[in-house]
Amino acid sequence: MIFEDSVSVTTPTWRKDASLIERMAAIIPAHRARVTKLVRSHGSFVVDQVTIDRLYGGLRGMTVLVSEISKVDPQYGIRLRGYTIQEVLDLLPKAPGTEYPLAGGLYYLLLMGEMPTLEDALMVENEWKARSHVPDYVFNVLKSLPADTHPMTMFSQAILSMQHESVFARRYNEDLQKVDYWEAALEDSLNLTAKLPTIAAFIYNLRYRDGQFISPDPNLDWSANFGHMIGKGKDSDYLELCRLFFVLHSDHEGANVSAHTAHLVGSTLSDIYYSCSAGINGLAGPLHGLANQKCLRWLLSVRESFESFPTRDQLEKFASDTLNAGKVIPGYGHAVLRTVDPRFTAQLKFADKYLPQDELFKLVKLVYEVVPDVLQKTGKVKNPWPNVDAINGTLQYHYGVKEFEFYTVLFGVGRIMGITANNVWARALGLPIERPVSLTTGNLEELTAGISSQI
Ligand code: NMX
Ligand code: MLT
Repeated sequence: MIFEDSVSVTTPTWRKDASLIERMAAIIPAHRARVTKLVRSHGSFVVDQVTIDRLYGGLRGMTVLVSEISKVDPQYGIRLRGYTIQEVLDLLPKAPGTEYPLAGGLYYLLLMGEMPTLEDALMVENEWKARSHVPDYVFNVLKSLPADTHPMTMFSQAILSMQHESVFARRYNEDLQKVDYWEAALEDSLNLTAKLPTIAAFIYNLRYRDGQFISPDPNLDWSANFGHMIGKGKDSDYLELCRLFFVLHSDHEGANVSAHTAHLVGSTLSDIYYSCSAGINGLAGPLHGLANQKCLRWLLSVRESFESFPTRDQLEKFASDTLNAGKVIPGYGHAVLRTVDPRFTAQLKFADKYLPQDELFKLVKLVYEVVPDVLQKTGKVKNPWPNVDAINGTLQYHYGVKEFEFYTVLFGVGRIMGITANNVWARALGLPIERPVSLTTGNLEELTAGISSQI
């Protein structure tokens, strides 16, 4: 494996005022030692099996990666560094007078693996403030695109255009040693994540607010600043939603399409900008992050199809018609989860408190009552329950962010926290280029020739 000399384990210590880089430098040797020991002692242990079903079935359910920062339990949902969604929301530090966590605290948790104090969370928030300036050329790239470019294309292009800033790429071309890769990756990660609210707000303002731009408010946290920069700074409930939204969308273990794509690209030692832009391209698919815009469109089409609020029977027929037309019901189903997504539940709780009378939210609730049965009756959907996308658009819509093509950008802003934290740890562990092998159908026919058929 990776770092042959990673054998000493000492309890990490750091000064109270130590920077994030110094704190990570203190914990990485012990983690390297753990991994080295595991691989040396149990390297040939069989974790999973490759079957022909799985090769043709999108490797569904197959364990193929390691992520240090989160794991999806099919029955309980995501655990971020071992904490459930509810625990993350309860335990992460909040800015005084606010209800939902500081994203800086979440980023600290993902990177460091320990629940931050308010001071720790503010340390990340302050790092972000210091690094938040977005170079003008990024805005010029965005302005030069056709006016109706999809916001996800704009987001991906904006990230890619900043590759020019990569500390990792520059230092790699100088004298960067493998043992120090993570440090340059962390610099890039902090630089990129710091700029995301401004970039997302710029895209929103350019596309939907006649290009009116608002500078960040130095007194606001990273998440709330997005709300402020799209003109919603006075709506404290919307600022709470921003805090909830970015935390919930940050990570969903390493093998979802956006995280895995970014990991694969990063394994070639392409820097954070290349990796994140690639991950965002994966998130832009309708079966992944774009489902939030599709879901809102579907809910609105339900509403438009009936003169008044639909009955259960009407909704059941509408959902069946969607399936009979060969379409999926967006926001429902999951490749790993076999229960209601706790990220859905957390947003449902938010809506119950902040917008209980909203008509679209009432429809979300009725869909939740009706659609799982409809999906179950197909006999083929493995998880009939709602995922994160079944409600996130409805919340944005309530607060006047009605341009649903934009919603996946918000998903992406959150997701890049998880992607970059994974990238830093992948470089810290010296993980190699990802390069499995592929077979042809002919190869598989040869392998199975002479074996009696299962049919
Ligand atoms: N509506 C209709 N059919 C569905 C749905 C759904 N919501 N979910 C699964 N199926 C179908 C699926 O298309 C497949 O059909 P076929 O055999 O004809 O190809 C069958 O049920 C078995 O699929 P599963 O094994 O249950 O699901 P899979 O792991 O292949 O796919 C999703 C997972 C998430 C891609 C799928 O459930 C889906 O397309 N859901 C709707 C889109 C969505 O909400 N995506 C967001 C996922 C979360 N995110 O944020 O990324
Ligand atoms: C995600 O958050 O990435 C989605 O729920 C999709 C997944 O986990 O595959």
